[in-house]
Amino acid sequence: MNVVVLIPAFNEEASIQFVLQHIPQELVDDVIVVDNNSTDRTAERARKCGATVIKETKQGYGHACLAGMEYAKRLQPDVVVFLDADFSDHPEEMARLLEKVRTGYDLVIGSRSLGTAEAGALLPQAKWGNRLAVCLIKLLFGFKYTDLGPFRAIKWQKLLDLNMTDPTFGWTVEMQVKAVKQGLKITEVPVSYRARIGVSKITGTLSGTVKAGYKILFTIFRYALAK
Ligand SMILES: Nc1nc2c(ncn2[C@@H]2O[C@H](COP(=O)(O)OP(=O)(O)OP(=O)(O)O)[C@@H](O)[C@H]2O)c(=O)[nH]1
Ligand SMILES: [Mg+2]
Repeated sequence: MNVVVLIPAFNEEASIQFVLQHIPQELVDDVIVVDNNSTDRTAERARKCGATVIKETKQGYGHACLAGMEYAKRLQPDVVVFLDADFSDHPEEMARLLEKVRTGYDLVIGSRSLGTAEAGALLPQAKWGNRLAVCLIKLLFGFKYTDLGPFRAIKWQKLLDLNMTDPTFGWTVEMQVKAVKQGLKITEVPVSYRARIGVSKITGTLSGTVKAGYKILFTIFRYALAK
């Protein structure tokens, strides 16, 4: 399997090197860091660790993921693994996700609620927001996820077929609801989670939490109505 890792990053100079150093090299072919207007040394550090660094100037998590996908088209991977740049996830657990793809799953979500999250790693608003979101997905789409975790693996062709569009923090949930709607073979594996290194941009801030929470709920209802 040709595996490409996509890492959207915005001002993660304190953590990016750890993320890259913990990726199991023997399992992956290319690592792409999408630098989303970082004003710190994220890009430089990522390059130093051997990653391919591309730039996306349109601000937003989804914009960065879409730019990474555009670049990945020339690599023609079999599988794409998404990973955050803040070192909350344990990149060495990637083998668990890829093993499920190898056995036939199209989308594998790394679930932090099935795994062990270090105390304080998932803030209460993130934990409850995720719970609400997965309950709504079960209710409206009939599939029981346990998390919207960012660490995930998906077959490349299936990802293209999802026709992803969300420019910001609706990205993860858009992928999950579209995967259910399109009948993808989906599973979850437990992953570990630790408190991030560096400055929080989403659930650690009030405005980030409100914006992301709104966007996630809006996305769920939008695709439910579009049935
Ligand atoms: N490309 C891009 N990535 C972003 C942006 N904002 C945040 N991120 C990335 O999205 C990931 C999640 O953001 P975090 O700040 O860790 O938010 P969180 O995980 O909800 O909260 P923490 O508990 O603080 O980790 C990180 O890898 C960030 O670098 C953005 O505007 N563009
Ligand atoms: Mg984080």
